[in-house]
Amino acid sequence: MARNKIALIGAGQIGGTLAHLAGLKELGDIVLFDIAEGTPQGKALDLAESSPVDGFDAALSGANSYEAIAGADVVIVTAGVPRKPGMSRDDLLEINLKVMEQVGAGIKANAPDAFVICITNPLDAMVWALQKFSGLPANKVVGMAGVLDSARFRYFLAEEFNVSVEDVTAFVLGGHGDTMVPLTRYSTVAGIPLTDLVKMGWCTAERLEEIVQRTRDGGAEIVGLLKTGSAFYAPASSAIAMAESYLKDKKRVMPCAAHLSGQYGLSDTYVGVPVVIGADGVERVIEIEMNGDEKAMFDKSVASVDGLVEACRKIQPALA
Ligand code: A3D
Repeated sequence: MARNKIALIGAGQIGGTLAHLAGLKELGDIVLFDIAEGTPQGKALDLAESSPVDGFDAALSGANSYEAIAGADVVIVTAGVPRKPGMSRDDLLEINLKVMEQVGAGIKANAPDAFVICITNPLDAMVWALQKFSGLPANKVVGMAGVLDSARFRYFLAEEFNVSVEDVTAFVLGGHGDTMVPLTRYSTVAGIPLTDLVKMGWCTAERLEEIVQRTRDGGAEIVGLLKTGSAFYAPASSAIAMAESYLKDKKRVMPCAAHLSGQYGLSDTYVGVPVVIGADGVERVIEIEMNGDEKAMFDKSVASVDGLVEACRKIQPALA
């Protein structure tokens, strides 16, 4: 059986880390694409030279032409610009929308059967635009944000409770932005909801709220520390988990920015919700019950995504 082919559009910080992880996990052959000449080729060669040491077999190559991604099974998109300190994700909209137009055309022409994972910010609006520009079916185009936001929440909770990260499950819904919705009722330590843990005295409601807020600000915290660029290790791990679920038909349940067509009372939008990822891409959108407070937070988050999508439509009328 031939190896799978994974195309990474954007060979920057996240792109390089994605290639490394995909190699270490032997997910398939890897093509790095970037407009910067030499960068994808250099990273591909450097990583290929690590393969004898780590013992993985994968063909790694770099390219500046979209033909190189032909026939890819998975395409992960990080092309664009990241945040600098003081910038919000939304400040990136105009420049990254133009990038999505080029990337969408490249995927449409060369890898129309791929499962596409978008990471470029502002995430929910960019994945929405990428699906339109590429013309791929909506179940094959998905955005990575919820897995990362939930991982941050899980890590902070595990640290707080002094328990293994493996036993903490957490749920973050809504848009990937300051209005994201970490759901404490659906987040657990070994199945015990956080709301019960507060009653059991593991932490106060105030402390839990601080952790929720730190999760919302998780991306900015890293941007502030790094000063140049944004997080890349955890975003890459998150997207690789999604790619693996697709390639191995694992049917994992993950929070992702998914296309909604009626679910949650929304249509023609992308927003973070729990989905099942398997061989057919996004195989199911799970509609969970929300209480009044949760619904209010979710609606606020959706409104902020709607604003970004509207801005995209204004800049690029072809998207309307
Ligand atoms: P960076 O290291 O700058 O890499 C981006 C790469 O894109 C660079 O190598 C550029 O040369 C390349 N590029 C720019 N324009 C094009 C183009 N038109 N075609 C192809 N390649 C192009 O950034 P990064 O890897 O740190 O981040 C990439 C994106 O991910 C940014 O938009 C970040 O904001 C975003 N990001 C999202 C999350 C989420 O959770 C959604 C987390 C972290 C970063």
